[in-house]
Amino acid sequence: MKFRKKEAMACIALLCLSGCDKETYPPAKLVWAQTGTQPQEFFGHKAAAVGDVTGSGYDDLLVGAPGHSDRKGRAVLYLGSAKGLENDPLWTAEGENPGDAFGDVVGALGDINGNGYTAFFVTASEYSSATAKHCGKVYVYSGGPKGPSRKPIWTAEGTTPGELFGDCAAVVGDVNGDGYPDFMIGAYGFDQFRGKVYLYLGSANGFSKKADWVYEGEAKGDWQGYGIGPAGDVNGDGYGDVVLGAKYHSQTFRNDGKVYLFYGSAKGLAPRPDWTHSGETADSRFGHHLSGAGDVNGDGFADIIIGAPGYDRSRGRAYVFVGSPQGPKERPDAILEGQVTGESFGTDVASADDVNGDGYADVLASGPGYATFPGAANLFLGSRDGVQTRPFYREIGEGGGNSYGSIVGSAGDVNGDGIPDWFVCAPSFGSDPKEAGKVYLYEGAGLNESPFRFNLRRRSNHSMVGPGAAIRLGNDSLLLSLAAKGLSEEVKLEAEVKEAGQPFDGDNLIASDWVPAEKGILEMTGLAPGKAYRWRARLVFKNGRKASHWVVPAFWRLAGSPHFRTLH
Ligand SMILES: [Ca+2]
Ligand SMILES: [Ca+2]
Ligand SMILES: [Ca+2]
Ligand SMILES: [Ca+2]
Repeated sequence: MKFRKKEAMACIALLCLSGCDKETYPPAKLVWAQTGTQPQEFFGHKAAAVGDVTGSGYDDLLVGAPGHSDRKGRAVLYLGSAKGLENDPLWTAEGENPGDAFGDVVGALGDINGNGYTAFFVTASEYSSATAKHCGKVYVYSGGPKGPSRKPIWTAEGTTPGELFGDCAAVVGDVNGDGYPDFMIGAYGFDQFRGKVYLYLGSANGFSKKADWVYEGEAKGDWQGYGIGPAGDVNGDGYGDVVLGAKYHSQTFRNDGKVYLFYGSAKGLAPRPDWTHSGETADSRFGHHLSGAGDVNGDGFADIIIGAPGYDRSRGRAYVFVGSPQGPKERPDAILEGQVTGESFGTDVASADDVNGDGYADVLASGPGYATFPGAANLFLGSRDGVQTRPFYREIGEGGGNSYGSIVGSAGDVNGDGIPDWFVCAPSFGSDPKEAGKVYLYEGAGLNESPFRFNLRRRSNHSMVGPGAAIRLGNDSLLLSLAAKGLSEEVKLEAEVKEAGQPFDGDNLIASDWVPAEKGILEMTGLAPGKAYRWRARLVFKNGRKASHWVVPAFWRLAGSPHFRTLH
């Protein structure tokens, strides 16, 4: 009796606490939303910032709707602009056959063929070839000034029936430091759900037809490759690193889940992982989704975030591990947790980039099961001590059954104000039409009173240099220009430029003279032909206050990919 009373009081205390909490979460600013057009379309089953596909200087958003038109599926590209995302899509593509589920996964690739525009991919994981039912297929489209290519420039298919090739896929940065981004594709259905991942290395000629590296699950039923994340450069050696998740692997407990981290090197990825970690309890499904978190504690090493939505009767948790020269530690550096049983917090986890411009990357973690599937999405801020465990923003879905928060992610900077935006997907949104799906875009404006950003431009015509773009030295050079609204003092621009495969170390900085902030410009000197480079920049202030944090080109912060290349 006594025990029950105590329990009831604890319940009341909890209710009060959650009630008080709710009032103190400021709402994020919703600036754009689009809904699906057909029943069962599942618009927003996946969405992704794909960078600047048309070279306009604004980041673009790609949305997948695998249920479209009898599950043929479609992918839709919305362009960024000074006013934010456009409402009418620039480009749409559909799957080849009913049942293909084209748009199952969509994502960015960067400039893989050196044409100066970013490419992206769309997967159809239930595509059937003549010989293998539901083997899956992945399509890569090139960017260009008028929009993406109509036809894919590269495709790859799974080889065994039921493999579901492409049910997860991601650009994993430049794992071998050759200056080209590399592409990982998962097939979790391979060999009775043992699962398998395939790595395609980039080159001047794009991706090879055959995978350059593969890794299989430890046991049947593991679902290896259901989670794939570009980790960024976790150990700071200049090579991009990769995390993989096998959420149904049983390491210590049944379905505790296991995550595998591989470090990049000049030779690419090793046959065995460099670090592994498994879930805390049975049915945690640790590694369901995982992602690079950006640099949440500002120490120059990329950090990772891993979801375990099944933890504690699907209350769910997400774990942040910070990078270091030795990689992540044995224990997590921060544990984020859902608020109620059944929330499935950690279903998706992602970097939000640095939403408030304080130099610490921020993260998103969501629980689409919150309160019987209205769902909830949370933004957590980074800090010198790592990710703060109390959400800064918390948004609840519009109604029951929407699964708001199934997918979350950074949208890059769709309106070019220097402040990253983020999106939340509710793929089951809608009663009329049913399960049409909806995607919401939020902006970080107002969080940062004096945002500044750096743009990379060609001296010849002042055109913006997109991620991975190529430049011919001799005829031309690269200028780093500062955009700093509301900053009136004199500043110096300071930049560090490193070849692909070389870490940032604070050496060999180049700097401008003292200039009024509105005239801030710096020529990128010391470049050699035929190389790929990464850069970061900061502001030094004349009035003696501390230099700004380092700014890395937003879209490529995570992947560790080169930012530009020089031609021979
Ligand atoms: Ca590479
Ligand atoms: Ca590395
Ligand atoms: Ca870090
Ligand atoms: Ca931040």
